[in-house]
Amino acid sequence: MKSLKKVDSAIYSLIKKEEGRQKDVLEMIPSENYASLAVMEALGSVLTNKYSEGYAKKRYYQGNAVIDEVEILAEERAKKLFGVAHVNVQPYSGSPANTAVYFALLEPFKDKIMGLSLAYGGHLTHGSPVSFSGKYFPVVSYTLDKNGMLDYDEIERLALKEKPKIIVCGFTAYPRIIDFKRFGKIADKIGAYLLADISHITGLVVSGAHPSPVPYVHIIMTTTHKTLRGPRGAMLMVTEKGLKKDPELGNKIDKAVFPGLQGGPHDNQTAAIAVALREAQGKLFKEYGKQIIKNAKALASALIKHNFNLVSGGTDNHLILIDLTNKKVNGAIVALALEVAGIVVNKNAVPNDKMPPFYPSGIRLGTPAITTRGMKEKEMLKIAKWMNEAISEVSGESLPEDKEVRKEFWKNFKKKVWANKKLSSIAKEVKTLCSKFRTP
Ligand code: DSN
Repeated sequence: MKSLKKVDSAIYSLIKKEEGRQKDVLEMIPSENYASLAVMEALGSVLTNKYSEGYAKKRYYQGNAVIDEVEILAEERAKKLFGVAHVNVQPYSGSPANTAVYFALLEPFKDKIMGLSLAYGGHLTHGSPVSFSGKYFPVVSYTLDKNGMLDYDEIERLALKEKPKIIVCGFTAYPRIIDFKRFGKIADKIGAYLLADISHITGLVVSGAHPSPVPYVHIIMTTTHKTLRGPRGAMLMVTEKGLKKDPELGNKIDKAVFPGLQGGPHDNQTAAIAVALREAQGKLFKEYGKQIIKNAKALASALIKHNFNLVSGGTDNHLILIDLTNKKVNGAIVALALEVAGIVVNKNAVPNDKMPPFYPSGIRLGTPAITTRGMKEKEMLKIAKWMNEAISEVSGESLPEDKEVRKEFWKNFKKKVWANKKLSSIAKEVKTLCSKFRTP
């Protein structure tokens, strides 16, 4: 980054600082990962200079012969890797991609969306009242059973009663295998479109570590920067089943992305997606997907031994959701303590959470990024031990209920936690471990 250093030393220094942070800590937010240098080179290339509104061979701007090739390559790679009939690689990210699906298929204020409630692990765009999806469309939300699992009979009952036009399956905080076949049967019974948002698990799907939704759903949306390890971005895919239900489905989705919702695609992002798709074709990536799950399972078992209460009792995928109620400490407090100890997770609501989303009762963590660095089961045992030690430092700390008192408490508490000696000594051990595992 020689030029950047010369032109803008402030941004250069901040990037270097962030690079150092990413190297020295355990990045365990389950939606994060380390993109390869090849992906980042494509992302930082001259393709950022081009405008190419439209689609390959049908552009509104001249000079797009190369961009057409890039976009076609990305589409073809995705078609082959996922086994789908139609691909759109232009959505800027996951939320605009889901928006495009709704705009393509639903009439606002009339047609219903059915998705998992945000409070139970669904995404904002799956019908949350604070997002456009819940503001512009009627919504029916399903939840989880008392064990934190999807209750397919209940989902079917709700679908038959409410007759949504689209059902969304695929989640942001669900640690178990999704039965796409069962979702497919439910959607078919009421003639609904079935959208699988596999953003979190794409890398697991293409590596064969999680069953694929392709035979059972009509549309697939995935972001490209999570387990797929590409740049930030998204893809929309239509399956053979989708085209059978609606031969115009691909066209409808393309039109909703452009010109419906977006202008020019980010061609540098498209190229970087193509690179990630190429990287995901190989044997190494298959091993990567399987190791993510082995690591998550090893970490889950070790945490259970330390008396952590895991929602659903464990994990089948890359993520773990911990209900901290038995540890008598709030998720926000724990997420901060872990950050000070060099373990970066996010605070997260747990099923039936009595606390507000900013101070939820749980944390969410995952293994995609640390698996990219080459960590294995042995390291997971160390991480569980450090987590237990770090959380013991803050357990019993209670959040004041009064909002104003809480603000004041939080300010002082932050200072106290950053000065905690035990937490900084864990951070040092974490850093030593991290120094043995390369980041791209
Ligand atoms: N924000 C993402 C996550 O962290 O799961 C979902 O888009």
